[in-house]
Amino acid sequence: MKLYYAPQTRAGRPRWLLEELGVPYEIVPVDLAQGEHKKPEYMKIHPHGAVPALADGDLVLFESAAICMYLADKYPEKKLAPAVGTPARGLYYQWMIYTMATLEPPVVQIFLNTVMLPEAERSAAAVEKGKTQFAEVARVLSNALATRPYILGEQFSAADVMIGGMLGWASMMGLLSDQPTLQAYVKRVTDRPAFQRARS
Ligand SMILES: N[C@@H](CCC(=O)N[C@@H](CS)C(=O)NCC(=O)O)C(=O)O
Repeated sequence: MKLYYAPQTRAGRPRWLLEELGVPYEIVPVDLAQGEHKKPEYMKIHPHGAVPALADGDLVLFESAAICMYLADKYPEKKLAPAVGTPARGLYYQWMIYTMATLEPPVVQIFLNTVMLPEAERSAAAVEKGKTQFAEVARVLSNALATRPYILGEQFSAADVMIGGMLGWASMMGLLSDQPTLQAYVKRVTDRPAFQRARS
């Protein structure tokens, strides 16, 4: 398998998961600063010209959550996704989709308007709106994680790669300073050897 990857991007999610799985894979670096992701050869791999993408034989996949779900299902013996048709599988879908649809947007909104955009294009109102939305998400996740070490319970899963990775980003942006449960969760999941290997 080939993972089209750039450091400190959403490509860290499937890389972390591949390390958790302990299966062989090859990293194909995509240099965003050099615009490699917008070159025609790479646009054949990822039609939006973004990372990550995964090639597995004839299959080429994009969208980090889809890649993580595919990988977790490809190696069921590693138990990083609950069995299809079980209640735990329902909750697994819930948190995978929640990461992309509900957790990520306010963090991105705050990041864009505090770090990424040129100063003249930043909006204080957008930051405030993002912070209000993030507070609501933090309340829900904090309640969910108050009584269990991982988002599905006692067992680490690909959903923790998605949620833990996203909350790690939020933490670096200072958004978890008043969230002890979420801080402890981020430490728990990012202390894992697979996470450490994935970011080296
Ligand atoms: N929803 C996509 C987002 C992919 C994405 O936007 N990746 C960023 C890096 S985190 C990227 O490659 N940006 C370059 C660009 O879009 O020009 C996913 O989760 O895979």
